[in-house]
Amino acid sequence: MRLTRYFLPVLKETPKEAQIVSHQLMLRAGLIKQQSAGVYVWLPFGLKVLKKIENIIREEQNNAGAIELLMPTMQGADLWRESGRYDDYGLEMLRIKDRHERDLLFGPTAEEVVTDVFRTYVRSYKDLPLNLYNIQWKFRDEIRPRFGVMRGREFLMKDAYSFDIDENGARDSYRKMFLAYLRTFQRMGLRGVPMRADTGPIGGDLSHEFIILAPTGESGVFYDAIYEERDWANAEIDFSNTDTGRKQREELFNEVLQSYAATDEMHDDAEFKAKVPEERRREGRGIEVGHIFFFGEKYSKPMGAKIMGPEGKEINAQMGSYGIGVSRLVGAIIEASHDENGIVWPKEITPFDLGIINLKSGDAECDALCDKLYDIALKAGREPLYDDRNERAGAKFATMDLIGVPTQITIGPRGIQNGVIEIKDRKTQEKKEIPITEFETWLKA
Ligand code: 5CA
Repeated sequence: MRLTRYFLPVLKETPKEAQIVSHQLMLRAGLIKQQSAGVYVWLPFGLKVLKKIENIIREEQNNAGAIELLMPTMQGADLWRESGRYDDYGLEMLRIKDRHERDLLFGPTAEEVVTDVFRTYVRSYKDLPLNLYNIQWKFRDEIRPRFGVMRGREFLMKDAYSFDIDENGARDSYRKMFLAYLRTFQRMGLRGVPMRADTGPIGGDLSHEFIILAPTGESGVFYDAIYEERDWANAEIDFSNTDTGRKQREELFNEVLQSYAATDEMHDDAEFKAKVPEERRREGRGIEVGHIFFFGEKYSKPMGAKIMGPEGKEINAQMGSYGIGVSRLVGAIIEASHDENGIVWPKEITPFDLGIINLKSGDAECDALCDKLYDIALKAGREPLYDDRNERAGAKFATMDLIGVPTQITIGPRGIQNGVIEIKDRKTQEKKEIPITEFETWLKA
């Protein structure tokens, strides 16, 4: 992308309304524009980031055997009356009337809709396990939307819903998502620490929040350092519906949960000290980016989502749901990865993986070389952002750092004279020169 042909409205000043650094940087680096309280326009650069995150989530959901569909944002109130939640949900639910005076709502979550899909088509235990997910906008009329996309009213969520014939099956479906989440967050350059969460009406041990660590997090967290060490992105996890797969998942799940991690709400200091040796105890703050639940027959029973069981008897499906805050993750990643100059994108997330800075736009030699290197990068399958604006060098450096492009190359008349270009690492700010002739080799290395 050439910057002169792109739409990247960066701001020089830090907007006053933004309290936390991710919100400030998202406004300054041209990712979002507020439309109304807690509702945002995703500008082109922000949209690219959102799509990167979405794609990693999608790949890992598919890999774990979940199947994507797309449910509507507008839901009929009648489904929610069936489950009993229409009256319970309260003011967070945005209720709407259509021209026929029928009650609609903007979905805050989709248990009812997916249960309705299930009961329409699924008849037999042989069709299970089944896990359906979608990545769709939700609306919750939060009383205090704040921190930009971290607590919005309209936000993008990945929500998956599992259906099983019995609790054993449901536990396995839960473990699949649990393990897929560990991989998902690590692939984004984050550590998603699973914390025991309040299980709500069902009770039991099957609810976890996935928290990523960041100093501005809303909750205090206590955890074993082991959660920062284990490599999940490269772990071989067997997601097949075989006995070996199920056994491996159970072992991994139990192993992960042997240690200790809890938010301040659920924290038990005596247990923490008993389970974790002092040198491994960690305390910090975190941001909830995912939440998974097992809730059994809570929706299948009132909504009649029954299937024929192996013994020829009708049984209610056992369900769980698994959420990830896709749009919240954009803010959370920035909270976890920035410095005084701006965003530092993890390489898996960055929309552009190579910045090209032309120190003297308009100079025939500089322009020609930049064009050439830009083409080479494109042909090599890279996503370069070429700053070809007629701007001061200082402004170009500042913009590239603000928007967080991980690797930046600088081309200027003096370098050309010496046959070199400069390469900078965004994170470490380390610079080195390489011969122009070696650019292609360097790019491929
Ligand atoms: N039905 C379940 C799971 S699919 C559910 O809705 N869970 S949730 O309420 O915990 O939301 C799932 C995730 O969405 C949260 O972990 C959080 O990352 C994100 N989320 C929730 N509310 C907001 C909000 N107001 N703004 C941005 N993200 C949010």
